[in-house]
Amino acid sequence: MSCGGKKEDSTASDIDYSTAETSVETNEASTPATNNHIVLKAGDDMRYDKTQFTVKAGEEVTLILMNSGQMSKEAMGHNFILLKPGSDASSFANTAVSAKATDYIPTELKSEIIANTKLLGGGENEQIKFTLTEGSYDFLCSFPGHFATMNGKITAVK
Ligand SMILES: [Cu+2]
Repeated sequence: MSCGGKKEDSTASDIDYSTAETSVETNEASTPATNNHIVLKAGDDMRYDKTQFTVKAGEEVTLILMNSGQMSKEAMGHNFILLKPGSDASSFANTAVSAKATDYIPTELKSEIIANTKLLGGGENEQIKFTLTEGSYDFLCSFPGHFATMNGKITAVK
């Protein structure tokens, strides 16, 4: 019986129990990182600073849109409009062009909107909240001419 000549005294006392409870949800290795606190900037370059987000489904999302530009709402206004799945963002934008009276949010398409900010001029910002079920959602700025460079996607995962 000469096996295991050395016995090390480092068993149970070395386990760090403080990390044990977080290991429950690590069994799905490919789950993308989610963040339900979104800060989105839009400037005079007619772009959002980010266009892809992954959020946790079923939990409230807080989104702040900041117009970080200098120009007025009339010249370079930006908004954030989140559409229901199945809505066509491009055709929404086309219809919005003629909705100047309602800050480019067409009344007849309101049923396609999950959440939106108002139209913001340079230096303005607005926070909105919404909760999504699992799926993929398009968003856009509906100011005339902006859709081509100002659109993106939010993916909600479990
Ligand atoms: Cu815009």
